[in-house]
Order: sequence, then structure tokens, then C-alpha cells
Amino acid sequence: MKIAEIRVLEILDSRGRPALEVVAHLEGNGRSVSARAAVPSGASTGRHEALELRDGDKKRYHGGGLLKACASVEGEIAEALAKINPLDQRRIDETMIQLDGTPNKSRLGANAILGVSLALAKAAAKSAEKPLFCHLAGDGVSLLLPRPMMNVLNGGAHADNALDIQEFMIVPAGASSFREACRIGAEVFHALKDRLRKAGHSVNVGDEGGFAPDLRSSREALDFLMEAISAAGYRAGKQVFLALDVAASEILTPETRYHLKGEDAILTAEEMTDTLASLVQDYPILSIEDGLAEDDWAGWRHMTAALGEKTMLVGDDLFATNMARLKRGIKEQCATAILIKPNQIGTLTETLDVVSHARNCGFACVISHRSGDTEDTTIADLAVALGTGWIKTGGLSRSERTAKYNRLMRIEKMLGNDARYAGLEGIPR
Ligand code: 2PG
Ligand code: MG
Repeated sequence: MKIAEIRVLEILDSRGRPALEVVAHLEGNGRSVSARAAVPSGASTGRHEALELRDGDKKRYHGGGLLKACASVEGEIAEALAKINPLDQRRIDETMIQLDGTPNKSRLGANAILGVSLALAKAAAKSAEKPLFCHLAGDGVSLLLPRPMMNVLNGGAHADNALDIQEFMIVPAGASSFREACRIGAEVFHALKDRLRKAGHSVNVGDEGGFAPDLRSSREALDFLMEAISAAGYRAGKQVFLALDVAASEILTPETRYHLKGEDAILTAEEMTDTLASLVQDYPILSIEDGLAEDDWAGWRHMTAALGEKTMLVGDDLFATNMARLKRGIKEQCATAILIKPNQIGTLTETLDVVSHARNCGFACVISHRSGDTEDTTIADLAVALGTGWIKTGGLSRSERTAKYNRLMRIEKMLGNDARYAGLEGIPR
């Protein structure tokens, strides 16, 4: 088959901001297939991410328009890819990287490049008449349904409240299947709603579909989670675990201190580590993401030595799904896991390379959504295809979040007896 046409559209993401959607059409052998992919967008965006190109024209979408990125897709990119085999994903992605010519994809836009990369991958899967997760899974890779990290309390840049920590997540690792994990997650979510409401708190949801009550301290938030887990009839630390995304780059002061406004504290990296260590001591927290800021390598080294055996330490802004940063982290013993967001780097091939390098070095990989997301479910297929065992894709409300959970339940059903849920594998009990 060959690439017949690449089209693009400005659609809306879950926050009502423009998102880029690419539709790729392939033709050949008397057949034609087409597939679409949408590119999500962050709020707590790291400094080392590839560049999301926005127009800056205040007259459209308050500057957030994507006409320049759209022009990249239908102009230069479509032209450069016209003769390339649509099944050769590496060549497609390398061609776009070279065409862009900048280290952070700022000329054509990482959003433009990723949209094309993913739409062509999905079209290639269709042309092979395979679901995306089968097409992306290499031979001999065992398909694994990931443990979901469900963000049920939203704070930080994702909510209009005083919670310093951006994400408080529940992880139903003790479930027997992904479908059961979703049921447990939803039951705890509703038990949490009930308890928050009874305590007089708002039960409106934040950007990622978790509640966003005006709680002040991390411990208060964690206590609500512990109560909700037991009120729903589950045992914390046996069936349901907790995870945090501190998103610490967002609370860094110019003096390289961490400002916990809700708790009225300004901490050094060592003090932050002690604070997190005491939370790990008191609650069944199996993972902490971005416990320190994106360029605090010395702090990360210390935190990893102090906490790396007790809980998974995930680098999000720290690594930005970037191979060079990951290699530095591995060399300097910073973090034990990496968050994988395809739009932080801008092509599928680079995303896959980072996952494969991380795993070869013993790092865990958590496939992740963005806070501004769409109904696109590519990351669900990616998590199964790569068998990473972890996905982070929001709370148990808002369709852009549940779309990923629903896709994973459909995949599990499709796999039947071959479906395997990551469950408690590798989790200290
Ligand atoms: C994060 C993400 C997703 P954002 O920090 O991990 O939860 O947030 O997309 O705003 O960067
Ligand atoms: Mg994060």
C-alpha cells in the first residue's frame, strides 16, 4: 500500500483547547484504509519536552490555535512522506525528524509530527487487518493488561484547590483482571465521593476526572483514600494500593526549594525526600512520580538512594520520554521508572526506543495520558502491546479518561483466555 493522503483538523481537547487530529489514508491492491489519531496536551508541561507548536495568534483560541501545525502536516510533511512505505514506521519517523531539523521538533511542531506518526501506525495496523495492539506488539512479546493508576483526587495544576500534590491515585493491583480492576476503581471512586460529600467537601471533578476538593494537606487526602478503599470493602495494601504524582517542577522556587503552599512549608530536596518517605512509611504507596523537580539531578540521586527500594520512583518531567535524559538518569541512579508520554518526544519510534532501553536497564515504564486529552485511545493499545504492566490515565469519570479504560476492557475481552493482568507481580506485599 502507499500513502494516498494525509489530512489534518483542529479539534477540541477535554479542556476546550484546540488539539490536532490527523487522518491518514492508504491505498493499494484495490483497497483503501484510513485511520485517525489525536494529539493530547499537558498543563504541567516539562521544560525538556518536544515543542507543541501553537499559533500565538490572540484572535484565535486565545493564541492556542494550531493552524501552523496543520500547515506542517498537509504541506511539508505530507510531501516528504509521499513515497515512503507506510509500513516502515521507523523510516516515516526518521524522515520527519530530519525534515524538522531541530532538537525539539520546534520547526514543524511535535504535535504535527506525532499526529502523523500515530495516524500512520494506526492505518498500517488496519491495512494488516490487526488491532493496533497486535500490530505494535513485536513477535514473542507477551501481551499484558496494565495495572491502572487511577487519579481520583486532583490537585496542583489540574484543579482549582489548595492540594500541593497534583495526583492522588489508587491502583487496584490485587484485582484478578483488568475488568475487575476497573470495577474496584469505580467502587472506590464512588465511596470516595460519598465520604467527601458527607464531610462537606465539593465533589466536582478536576481536569483528569478525579475529585478536586479543597483539602489542604496530603495526609488528609490520603486518609480520605484509605477510608474510601475500606468503605468500598477492599483492603488497602492488599488489593488496592496508592500512588502519587507530586509534579514537583511546578512547586519549585527560584532558590531551588519546594514550596508546599497548602501546608505552608518550604523544603529542600532532602526535606522533600523525608516528607515523602514518611508518607511511604504510613500509607501503602507503591509509586511516586516527580517527587523532585526536572533538573534536580542531585536531589533525585539522594531520593533514589533513600526511597528507591521502598517504592517505585517515576521520572516524568525529569526524563520527558527523552533517550538522552533517560540515559543520564540510569547512569546517575536517578529514579527507578519512567513515565512514557508519546507527545513529550513526538514520534512513535522514539517512544518505543525509550521504552525498550528503559526495560533493558531494569526500569519500569508507565504509559501515560495528558491532562488535556481526547477520545483517542492509542495509549491503551500501546500499554498492552509493550506489556509495560502500568498505565496512568485518569479518574473514573470524564469520557476522555474512561475511553482508555473501556478500550482496555475491550482488548481484554478480545484476548479471552490469553489475557493476562499484571496484578501483584513485582509488588512488595
Ligand atoms: C503528568 C500529566 C498527566 P500534564 O504530570 O503526569 O497526568 O499531567 O499532562 O498536565 O503534564
Ligand atoms: Mg507527571
